[in-house]
Amino acid sequence: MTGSGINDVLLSRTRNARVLHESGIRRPPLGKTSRVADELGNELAEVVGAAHVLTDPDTRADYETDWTGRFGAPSRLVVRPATTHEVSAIVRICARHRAPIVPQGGNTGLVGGGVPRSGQVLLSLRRLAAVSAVDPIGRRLVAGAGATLAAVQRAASAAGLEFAVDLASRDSATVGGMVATNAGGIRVIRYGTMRAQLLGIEAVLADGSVVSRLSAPAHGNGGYDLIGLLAGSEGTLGVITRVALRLVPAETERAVALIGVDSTAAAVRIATGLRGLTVIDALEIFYADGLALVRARSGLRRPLESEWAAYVLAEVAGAGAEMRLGSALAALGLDDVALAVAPDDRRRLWSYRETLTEAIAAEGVPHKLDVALPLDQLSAFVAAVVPLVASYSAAARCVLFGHLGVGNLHVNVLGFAKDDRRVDDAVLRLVADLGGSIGAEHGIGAAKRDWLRLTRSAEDITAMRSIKRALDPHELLNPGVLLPPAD
Ligand code: 2HG
Ligand code: ZN
Repeated sequence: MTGSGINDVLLSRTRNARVLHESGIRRPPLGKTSRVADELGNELAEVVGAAHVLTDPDTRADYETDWTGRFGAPSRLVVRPATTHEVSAIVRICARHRAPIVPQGGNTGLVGGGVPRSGQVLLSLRRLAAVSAVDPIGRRLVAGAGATLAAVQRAASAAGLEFAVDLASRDSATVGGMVATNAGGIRVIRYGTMRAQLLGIEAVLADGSVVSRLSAPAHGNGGYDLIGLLAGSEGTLGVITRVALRLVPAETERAVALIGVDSTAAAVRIATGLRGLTVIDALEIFYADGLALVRARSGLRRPLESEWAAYVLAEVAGAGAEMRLGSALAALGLDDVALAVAPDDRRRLWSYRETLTEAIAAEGVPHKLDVALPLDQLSAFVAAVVPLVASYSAAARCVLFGHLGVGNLHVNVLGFAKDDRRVDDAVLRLVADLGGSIGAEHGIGAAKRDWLRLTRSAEDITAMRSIKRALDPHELLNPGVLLPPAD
């Protein structure tokens, strides 16, 4: 999920090997690479070339298991188009064969929404990776669905601008997948989610037709908001092929503070206080147990003088960032604080937060419950969720962290079998009881669709089903994701 390069590859290989082993799935003996097995495969190979239709279980394996190792199944085949035209041809062929499709970006998703559930065609968008030149006047660029977040960030900063969304898996997460899940990340508090960055979209619908709203001016109205609708649709309404993204002016100054606090309630008070005093770019939280995992794995030193129950990480950007953050901290009377301004020092403070996902994964296959709570319920939730999880198993561990400023917590539960859903059920019901949302920035996916009714009314779900039926009457696109099974 986080990190890049060889470690990512090694981690994902080890993980897949373990998952296949544990799940009892037996791979057939090594076959020839890219041997196209059936008529569907032959037709697809005519579109993309045989090298881009993967039928051999070994070459498919990295696409078939999600990053956590909790979700995934063998696909029918993996197909890797390079253009929108090829995606459209693939969808038409699959529609004719009534072969369901799972679209996939960088496979960094955490809710099983981008991996096969049972023998679907896996449509990898990674080769649609082109990033256009930046339009400095319109402050926008157009990126292929398979462009990584890091590639978009690099293109923006080469033009003296910035892309407003940032998250730890920037080197692998692709913008198509980030739009499909309406990803958030660490700067939601200032700039909003992916949907808020979208100026246009191009997508292939379930009949193979292409809708394109890439060149529309930012304020061009004219009918339903297809752009907003496709964002967060998790591959169920169309296959996103390109997106036009808004860019923001680059900030030249940044300052980061790591603050020790003795409770969630204190963290919420500080968050509210800081926001009242200055514009905040990021406001995150993690707890002592998560910090211990990170330090044991990385060898990082203790970040503050004392040990605390929880830690708030705040970032301020723009002119006078250090002075603004420093005086806000002083006004709130905070003393055990690490303040960083130089890029390396800021990165070091962020690494306590950004390596949590990997540190948890090293302990086992977590149940990941990405939820949002009203800020005034956050403390009650944290107080209740830890004993709740423990009540299911003495071996259970519940590591919490997340985006404090927007009440988005990542509940990571260790110590349960992959298909034991009792703890998921209990935690999601607690979230609903406290007025929260069972899905936040990771989407609903396959992992949480059975609980969507907890926080979406029957009428709401019926309306979503009508949209799905209108755009995808044969349930070709990502079946088994997002919408709950019919009663
Ligand atoms: C983050 O905020 C990501 O770092 C991953 O959304 C969350 O690992 C997780 O549960
Ligand atoms: Zn997150």
